Amino acid sequence: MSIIVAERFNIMNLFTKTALLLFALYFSACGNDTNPVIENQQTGDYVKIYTAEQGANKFEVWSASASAFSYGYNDIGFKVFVNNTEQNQGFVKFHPVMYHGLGGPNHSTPASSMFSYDAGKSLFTGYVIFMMYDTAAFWTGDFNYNNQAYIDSSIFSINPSSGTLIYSWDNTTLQKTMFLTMISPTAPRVGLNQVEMLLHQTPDLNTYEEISDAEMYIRPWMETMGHGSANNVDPVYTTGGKYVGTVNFNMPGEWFLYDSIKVGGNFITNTPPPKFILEVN
Ligand SMILES: [Cu+2]
Repeated sequence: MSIIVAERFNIMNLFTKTALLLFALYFSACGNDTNPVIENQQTGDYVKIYTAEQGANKFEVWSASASAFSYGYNDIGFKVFVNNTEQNQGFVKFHPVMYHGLGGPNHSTPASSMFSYDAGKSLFTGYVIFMMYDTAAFWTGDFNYNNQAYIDSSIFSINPSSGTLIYSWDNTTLQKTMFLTMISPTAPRVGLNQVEMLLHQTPDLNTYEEISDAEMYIRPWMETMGHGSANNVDPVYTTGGKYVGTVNFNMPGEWFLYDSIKVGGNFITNTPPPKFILEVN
């Protein structure tokens, strides 16, 4: 796995400007890796998982998703201290970069473009989606508070997790690579399950943009028995990058969940559309 990753990224480095299709090939291979879903350790309470400190500036990272940075979707918040004084106005920007080995190729990953201060939580809140897990890789974070306090390239690592499913594909019309992230259900049950999706596009794997005006059409399908289900509700955009809907799994077993997506009236998904594989209990 790691050898293949390195080869692909070296190729991409050599042909950065023309390698959009290679990006897509690589990431669709990555995105098709749909592991059985396990429930997230999500408590709703934030715990401090990381501190970056440099000179007079300190950024603490707090997570409501896990006790460490983890593969997949992370609900996080920042506390910012300048000269030991906690800051509570404005925003934090966070730019994570994944390095495939020392001096190796790198790329970023989808995250909130801006973490705004939430007085109720005493945190600058948002999310980051670590799209890949690779034991040979490491991550760095660039922190920016209100364009006035910065820490660059603070090194961290992430933990494996199977709570998030990520599907990626290339859209040649838009010249973008798309990332569809499913953050729930993580432990699907027979019956109605809340579905939460996030959708991002990137021209270069460095800057990522939330798409908030898409139309999504989900289709659950039990392949082994050749049937779907009724009473599904297509996900619609809510807030914080999330599309929320309902999926009905009317039997236990393995289900496919397809998601066809339109933006501006045109499908941005390929045929067949993105597919997540879920084990329903
Ligand atoms: Cu990577």
